[in-house]
Amino acid sequence: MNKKESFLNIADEVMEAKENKKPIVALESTIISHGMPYPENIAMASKVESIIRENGAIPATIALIEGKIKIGINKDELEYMASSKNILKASRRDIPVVVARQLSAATTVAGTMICASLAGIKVFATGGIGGVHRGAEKTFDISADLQELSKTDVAVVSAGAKSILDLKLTMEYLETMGVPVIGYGTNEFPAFYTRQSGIFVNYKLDTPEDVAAVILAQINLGYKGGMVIANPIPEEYSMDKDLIDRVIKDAIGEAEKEKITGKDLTPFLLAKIKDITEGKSLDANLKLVYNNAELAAKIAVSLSRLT
Ligand code: PSU
Ligand code: MN
Repeated sequence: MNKKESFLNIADEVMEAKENKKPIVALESTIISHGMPYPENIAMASKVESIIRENGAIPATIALIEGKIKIGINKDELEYMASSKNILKASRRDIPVVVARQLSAATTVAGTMICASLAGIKVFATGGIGGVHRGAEKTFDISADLQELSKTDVAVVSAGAKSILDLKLTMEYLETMGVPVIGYGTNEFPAFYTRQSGIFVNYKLDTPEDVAAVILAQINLGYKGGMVIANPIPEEYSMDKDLIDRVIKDAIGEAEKEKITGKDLTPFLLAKIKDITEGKSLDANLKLVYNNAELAAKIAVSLSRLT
């Protein structure tokens, strides 16, 4: 075992999948600990895992527990991640401290990419990625997810990003950092709760096989970095654009009033949006995560056929 591997604690099922080159899909834990309320978060995490299995891949939910990088968590660990009140949120900068101090933390998109890459997992499903916050020209609040996408070789399936962010600047940033952004069945970068954002992507691909071929090209070219596969929320679950725009504006107003900044901002906004929409936004959030899990599993299956 090399030094890096000594930090990893890979679940038996994931280890077996790795040994037999079976498709694996990584999942993050910040969406569980900070993105959704209990107990809906636990139901979501279990359902996402079953969807991935139904589509022929093995799920690996990633979390940091007592200093170990868990690649695949069991029921008790999931319960702990879902119900603990003060669980840390770990992005790139947090992981060395959490590991050395033997702490527990949920991993963000950036954090999960790092851990997935250490475990050799290439495909990761989530809800939405972090991005450039509105007003970032003053606050400098730009999620570390974006830089991670340019350095770590994991493809992230998301429903785009929420318009709590400045989506135009988020796309510019991804371009600067050299991150491929693929629209799955769409030319438009989806805005999480809605399919439209008015911002366009450069590449539209329509099948898991086509996406897998791009991932393989990136690997074979020896590129550092991952990519964003932007998968719009299914039409029947998408929310009314005017409604969600108003809600997001109110939520941002509240955050400013309460002076919420840094890593607390995204979870604060998510909780506010859920409260204001009386759970309707949570319902849409669940549906898009399930949709992403299915696509990620299909991409992982295609990729394992190609390699
Ligand atoms: N967007 C969501 N739900 C989430 C997150 C983002 O719709 O749960 C989480 C993800 O874990 C993402 C993180 O990586 O928030 C970004 O946080 P920050 O903006 O602090 O980097
Ligand atoms: Mn931030």
